[in-house]
Amino acid sequence: MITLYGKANSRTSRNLWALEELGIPYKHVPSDYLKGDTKTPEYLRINPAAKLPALTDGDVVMTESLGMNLYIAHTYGAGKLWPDDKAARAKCIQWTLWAATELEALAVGRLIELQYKKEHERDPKVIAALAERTKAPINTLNTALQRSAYLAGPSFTIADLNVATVAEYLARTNFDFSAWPAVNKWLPECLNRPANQKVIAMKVAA
Ligand SMILES: N[C@@H](CCC(=O)N[C@@H](CS)C(=O)NCC(=O)O)C(=O)O
Repeated sequence: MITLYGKANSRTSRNLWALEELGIPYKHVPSDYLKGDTKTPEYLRINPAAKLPALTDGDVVMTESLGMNLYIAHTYGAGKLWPDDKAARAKCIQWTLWAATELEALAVGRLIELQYKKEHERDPKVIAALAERTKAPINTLNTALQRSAYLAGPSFTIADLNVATVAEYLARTNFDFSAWPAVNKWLPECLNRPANQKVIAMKVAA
């Protein structure tokens, strides 16, 4: 059984979302870096980088939230989050790496500016530059979603979950998606899924 380490109010939420989509049993240890939980010798054996999230599953020990979701989908989500079709599986890998390398730094940068910094600490030039640079990846995403209802084909897969969980940082900070109608339709559809709503409730309760 998977043990997932990390509080819901962190990147762990994306792994909780994947596990809830699949409805498989798992143990959640809501470790919190702000409380020093990632600096204990036990946790450092799991993740020497002292970051959340991490998972163990028998002799599997894994970090990197988006990669962990590929593992969860591949191992437990056949025909659901992990498609049967080879071309669709390729898209799951492609879009996961795309989320990690093309979108996450921009989205996290915006989140830091607009959610974590106090108003007087914010730099409008940084915010405008990030928004400008975010247009290219959102264009790419929109083009893909004009061709196909979901990123790896006609149904929701780990590709959508992994990209949506990063794009959510943009939605949370009121990024204006109106110029990209396919993204504007797809993103709330993904985020409103019952499994993600359950995770949002966990965040509120934490
Ligand atoms: N690329 C890593 C990033 C992990 C990460 O930065 N996690 C944050 C929480 S969302 C953390 O543990 N921060 C504590 C710290 O940096 O000390 C992943 O996706 O898992």
